[in-house]
Amino acid sequence: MSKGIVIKNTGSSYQVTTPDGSAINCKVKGNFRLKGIRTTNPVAVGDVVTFTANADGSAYITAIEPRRNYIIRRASNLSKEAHILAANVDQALLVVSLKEPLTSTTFIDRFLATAEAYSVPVILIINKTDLLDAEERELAEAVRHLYSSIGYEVLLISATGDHSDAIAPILAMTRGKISLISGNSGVGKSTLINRLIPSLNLRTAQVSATHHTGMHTTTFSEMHPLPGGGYLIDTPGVKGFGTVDFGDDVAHYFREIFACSSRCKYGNCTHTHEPGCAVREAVERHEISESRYASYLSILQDRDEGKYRKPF
Ligand SMILES: Nc1nc2c(ncn2[C@@H]2O[C@H](COP(=O)(O)OP(=O)(O)OP(=O)(O)O)[C@@H](O)[C@H]2O)c(=O)[nH]1
Ligand SMILES: [Mg+2]
Ligand SMILES: [Zn+2]
Repeated sequence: MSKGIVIKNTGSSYQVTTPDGSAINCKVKGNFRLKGIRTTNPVAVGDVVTFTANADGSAYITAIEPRRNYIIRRASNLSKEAHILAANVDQALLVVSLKEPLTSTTFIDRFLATAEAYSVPVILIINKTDLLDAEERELAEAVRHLYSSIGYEVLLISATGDHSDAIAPILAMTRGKISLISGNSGVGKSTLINRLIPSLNLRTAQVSATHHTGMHTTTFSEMHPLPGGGYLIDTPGVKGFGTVDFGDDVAHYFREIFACSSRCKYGNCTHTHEPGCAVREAVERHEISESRYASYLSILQDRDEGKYRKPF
């Protein structure tokens, strides 16, 4: 029996690396379903596993260590099945773009709330800034201001640009850590990873000329070692996030809404219709952004209707 970390999931089998650096292709034996939710992949990239290698070269994962955290998404619209994008991550880099494709603020807010629920810190990366004209550039600055005022780290970059001054800070932030790279298809996740690890040469593809959306070029999550230590996890582009695991505490996962809610008249205020609601007052005074409040309401609504909405 040996121990290793799952670095790639290709559907039917998993690539596991051991501390001595060898890579073994493993299948799964036994049942590793998470309690409470159905998952399409019982073992995820980032899992620490025990495996048994047989004389004939085959190998089987026989146990998974308890996960520190994991990020899941719904397998598809209205699906009850969830897909674990990665487990045991130190942080997530959410890559977004304002053009080709346009990432909606609802998508950003759902991702941030999901990560908040799993206690995963998020760095927001606004990519493709080279495509923006002066007016769009102002919009990008407004998005940066909105999220940094809530307390998130925000970077504006161009992964294909000549200037490497945006790349150095990301290398510094990711060194020695396991970072999940997530975002809509086509925003430039794989391009950014190629920039950070030049020897990789991951497949990237142009966004559709008619729909201005990505082509889902990356189809499986994969973990790539960083030259200076740590890993980057490239993931397939996601369309939306379900509202699993939020429970009654949706407001907990919107930092500025939660901070304000202590001043609401009623302790169980849902910030929708109650008198004396400090959150709604703050929205009216533009202290809480309308887009953030709208995202909060959309999660409440989904939870009440028990369904998954898309696309964002
Ligand atoms: N103009 C411009 N294009 C970029 C930038 N970053 C990435 N692209 C292009 O955007 C397209 C999509 O990039 P990918 O890296 O494949 O996107 P992805 O997020 O990995 O997409 P999926 O694997 O489908 O989820 C490619 O044609 C890239 O060359 C950027 O900063 N500026
Ligand atoms: Mg990709
Ligand atoms: Zn309230």
